[in-house]
Amino acid sequence: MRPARECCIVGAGMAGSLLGTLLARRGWRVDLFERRPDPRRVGYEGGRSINLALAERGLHALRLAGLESPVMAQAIMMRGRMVHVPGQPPQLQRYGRDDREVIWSVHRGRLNLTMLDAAEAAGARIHFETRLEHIDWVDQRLHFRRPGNRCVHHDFDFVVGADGAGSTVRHEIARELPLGQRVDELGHGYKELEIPPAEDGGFRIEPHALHIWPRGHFMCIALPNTERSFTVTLFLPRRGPHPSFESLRDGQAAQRFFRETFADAAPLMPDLVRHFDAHPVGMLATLYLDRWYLDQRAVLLGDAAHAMVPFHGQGMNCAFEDCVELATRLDSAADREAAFAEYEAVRLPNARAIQAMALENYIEMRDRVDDADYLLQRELEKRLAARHPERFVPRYSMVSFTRVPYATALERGRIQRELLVEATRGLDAIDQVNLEALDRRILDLLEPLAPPS
Ligand code: FAD
Ligand code: E0Q
Repeated sequence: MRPARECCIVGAGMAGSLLGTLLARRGWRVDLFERRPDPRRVGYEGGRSINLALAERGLHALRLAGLESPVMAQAIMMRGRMVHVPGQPPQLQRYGRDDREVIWSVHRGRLNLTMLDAAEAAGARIHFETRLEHIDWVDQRLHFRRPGNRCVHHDFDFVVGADGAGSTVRHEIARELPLGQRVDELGHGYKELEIPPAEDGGFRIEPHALHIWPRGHFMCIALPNTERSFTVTLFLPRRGPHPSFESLRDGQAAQRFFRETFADAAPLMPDLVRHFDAHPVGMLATLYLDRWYLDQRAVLLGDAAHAMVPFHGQGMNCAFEDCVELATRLDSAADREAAFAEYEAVRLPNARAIQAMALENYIEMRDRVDDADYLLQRELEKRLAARHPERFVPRYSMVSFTRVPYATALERGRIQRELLVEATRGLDAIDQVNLEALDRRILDLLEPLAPPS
């Protein structure tokens, strides 16, 4: 007998709402449980605009769910990173070759709403203000807490943990089966601030870019919103000597710090003091697990399975890839446990790879993007990519513009970096590089990348 086509998903955030849509559209009976209230009723995040970078992997998943056009209608193109270094005009480092290779700034709350609407339209039932507290694995029953301290329960055939980095489903699985969990805290935190629209209603800085203020051991970024504001994120060590979140006692101290350190950004942020005092410091960590499922009864995806630091802008993109992989396997499987096992075998090594690349990108973003040797390597990388478009694809491009497995991007990226470092060592201009010798190494070391399926 084929397994029943019904599932319970805990968490209706980024991954849960997309997986719900994908399965409901294939005729599954889907119940989604979300601890927060319905955002269509109460609005999002206290009305704050939080945005995310959407790239090809995420976009492809949305396409499969029939959501490309409603999402893209609200997205702002980001052509590259605009690097702000003191005493120099901001410089755009293009992400790709042209405007076909770009990423998109999307509003987290609105994207979530679009997916919730689509899940419901496809027949999924969404239960808001329903927080999972406990899973009874013997009776296969989920126990929830609702407002007014009411307890409710729901019987399940299997449960999907899409409940984010602090996953309760993961915690409950771990009581039955050791998951090999390791949490690696970055030691740096983040705070969200804002650049509002200009007096005349326009953008205060270039809208079609991801702005970065690299400062060695810390940095600031800003992504554009359709409201013509920017969401600014300050990344700093949590504790220790100035500057750290510990050393910035309050908004006034933060404003002084901004005026000294981010001199061009400070005047664009009239509410910095108020926002700094009002918004919490977020935690950043990488979560590693050795297992993502409990026999045929439960499976994890997204941040619940593999939370990562945000410096490649791939957490949601990766979670969306998980959803497609899991939905496809579940839909065609005769044996559910086998489907979970295959999903884990495919996705776990790729999650490990993007986690590693995201960690590397923090150092690159905060410390390297304005170095001469880094810029020379990037220039040579472009040159080689043009000479060998099938073989030498920059790692950033593989991650952001293709669906090449993350593990492949990591591996090929390593080979490419060695070539770049070796070829530019001690040089200060691109015309000193011996390109013909490099061509031979590339043909030797890098097979053409397979086109996407
Ligand atoms: P979430 O989106 O966190 O959803 C989990 C849901 O589960 C929530 O709705 C929560 O309320 C619910 N929930 C939790 N516990 C329970 C419970 N017990 N019962 C019921 N419901 C529960 N990714 C990108 O791709 N691009 C970016 O540019 C990007 N920028 C980022 C910037 C920052 C500062 C951070 C912190 C992350 C960023 N990410 C980015 C990562 C991205 O936010 C996450 O990877 C993504 O949200 C993961 O989706 P998820 O569904 O697994 O978890
Ligand atoms: C992207 C897009 C939070 C965040 C999100 C991002 C990126 C960065 C730095 C950060 C990486 C990059 N990047 O510009 O290389 O491409 O999403 Cl900090």
